[in-house]
Amino acid sequence: MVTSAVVGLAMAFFTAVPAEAADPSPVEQNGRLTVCGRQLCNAQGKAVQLRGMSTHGLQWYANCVTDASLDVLADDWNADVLRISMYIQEGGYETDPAGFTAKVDDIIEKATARGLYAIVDWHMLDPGDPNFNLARAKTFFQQIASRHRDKTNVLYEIANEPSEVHWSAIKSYADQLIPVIRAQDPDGIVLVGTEDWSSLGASGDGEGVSRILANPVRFDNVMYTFHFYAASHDSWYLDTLSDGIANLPMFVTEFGTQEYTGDGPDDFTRAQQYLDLLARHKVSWVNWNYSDDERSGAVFTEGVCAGGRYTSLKPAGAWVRDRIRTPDDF
Ligand code: IDC
Repeated sequence: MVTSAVVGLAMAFFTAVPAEAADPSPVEQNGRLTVCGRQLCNAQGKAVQLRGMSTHGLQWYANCVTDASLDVLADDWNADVLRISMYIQEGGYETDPAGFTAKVDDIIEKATARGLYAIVDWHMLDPGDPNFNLARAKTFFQQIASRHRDKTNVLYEIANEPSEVHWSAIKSYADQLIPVIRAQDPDGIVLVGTEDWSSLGASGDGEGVSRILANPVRFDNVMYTFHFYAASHDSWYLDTLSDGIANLPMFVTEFGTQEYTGDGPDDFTRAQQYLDLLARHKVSWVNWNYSDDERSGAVFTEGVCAGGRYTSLKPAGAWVRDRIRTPDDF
């Protein structure tokens, strides 16, 4: 016979559960994202800004991308998004396609388990023409999109930083790759790199925005990327980004508070100007990088990942953690 005391206990137990449940994760809150107009919007059609971190190259700093480090990113930093930076050259994907694909699969699962959005970053850098790696990109993205097609949190960044190529070459690459992704995952958001190291041409002749407008990528749910390094990139870059935001759906998939080397002194004043602009327009951003390499832009103090303690931060790390933690509507 069940006594009323037992019933009371059982009720206390069940009613206690919701009170103890964690806050909804970014993916629980926002669901599948779409591009509406020039904004990134959640499943309810509301414009949202994602903020988070990029890994360093997976071939170098795997011990900074663990269950424990991602718990810190999700629960302590309150990040919305993890960018999974898979190099192609420099000891990356081209040396072991199956191995790197498996690594990315695993990190997507880890991000998903924590309710984070995951950007799969095809981190092409040198050579700067994305078409150089087109066949590899088709194989990789076909596999990734097919395996994760039922998830709602995966975004595809198809070219980290094109360089020394005209926009028409990047556009042609996008036109060939996007159908491969969309055949598997028809709604996944695709992020397209821009001229001159994803500077919208600011590192070149500055005409990148007008070239995209004259010849845009003609698929839904596409955004363009901009990268900046605050101590190197002055108001010319800031103005170029403003122009991009006024005309195109933009996503800042990489930035640093230091020089373009990812090293050297931080310029937090300039970096804040960029983040203020991005906040005003609800443009999402990702900081480089969630590792403990020796450079000033790696958020952790050198060597901490080996010990599995992810609390010791360099100045840039402390600064960006504060800005990721800021509540969404400010
Ligand atoms: C840097 C890494 C460094 C590596 C170098 C070349 O911090 O360890 O040796 O790349 O692979 C970018 C790139 C990003 C750069 C970063 C800082 O997307 O790969 O990382 N940066 O230089 N664009 C502008 C700056």
